[in-house]
Amino acid sequence: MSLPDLSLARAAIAACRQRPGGLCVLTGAGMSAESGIATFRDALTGYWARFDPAELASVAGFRADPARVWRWYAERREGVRRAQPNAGHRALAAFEARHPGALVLVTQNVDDLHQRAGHAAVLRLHGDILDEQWLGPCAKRQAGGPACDPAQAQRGDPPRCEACGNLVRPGVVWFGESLPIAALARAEQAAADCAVMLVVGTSGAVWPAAGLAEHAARHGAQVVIVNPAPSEIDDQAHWLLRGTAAEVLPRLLEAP
Ligand code: BV8
Repeated sequence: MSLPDLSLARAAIAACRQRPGGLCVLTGAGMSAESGIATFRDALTGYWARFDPAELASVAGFRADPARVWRWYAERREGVRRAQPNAGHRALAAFEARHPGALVLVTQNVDDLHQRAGHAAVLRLHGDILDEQWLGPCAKRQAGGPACDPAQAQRGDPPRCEACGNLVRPGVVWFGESLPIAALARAEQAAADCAVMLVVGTSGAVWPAAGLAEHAARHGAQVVIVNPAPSEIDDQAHWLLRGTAAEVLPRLLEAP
């Protein structure tokens, strides 16, 4: 990573400190890699190596074999519960604490490490792996009664509603499912309004999240990418910092 790029990116970010929404940050799985959470591509190791992520992370994949998909998520959840925010998460939270309102944080990650590092507001584009929802509409609710609570479901792989047999699914956005409308709209607005778009630890392979860097650049923002390896959106970068989140972010965001 060339030091000139780091210092130029640092200066551009420092210029955002007093500007509301001046810095928009988009994070991907690489942000949590140094916390011991495998990146999405790397999550398919060992037994899971034989599966295509979109197959496991889809309604069709879940309906085809609910127990298998539930087990995959159960393993990943354990990994998230065991993990701790790394120096990269902490540097972002410290920047936000020093400059309230200057940073808008958008994540593709389904873990809660940004929140545990101290961020009050995080725009989560792909949901929350620790959340539980019903797969289908609740029959009781449709009959005009109160909806059944997924937390009360009969335990199993996956848990199931005793009243209407509905399956419990993880509260994540699966491939082919639309992103949460409000979070996506606010992320697009934040990308359009920011002076600097800082993209950390994403391959830029999954849409529509991957389009946010270009959206920001088209609205005049300077794009900074932190990634130890090439990504599909490197062409959007004004500064490409080839390093890891925990190594680069503390140096990029530390108080001048
Ligand atoms: C939708 C939740 C439509 C589940 C996830 C346009 C073009 C092409 C395809 C599409 C398109 N539009 C839509 C699609 C289809 C699809 C898509 O993008 N397919 C891709 C694969 C081609 N998109 C969808 O299906 C989306 N929905 O479009 O719906 C619609 C619209 C209206 C109405 C109905 C439907 C939904 C996408 C969300 C899917 N859910 N997660 C779960 O987690 O189980 S996405 C999942 O994969 C993760 O959340 C993450 O976002 C993504 C993986 O990407 P990354 O985070 O970038 O991780 P990856 O492993 O790929 O890379 C890690 C990077 O980190 C690497 O670059 C590596 O070098 C770097 N790194 C490693 N270590 C470090 C590091 N960086 C820094 N520090 C380190 N230490």
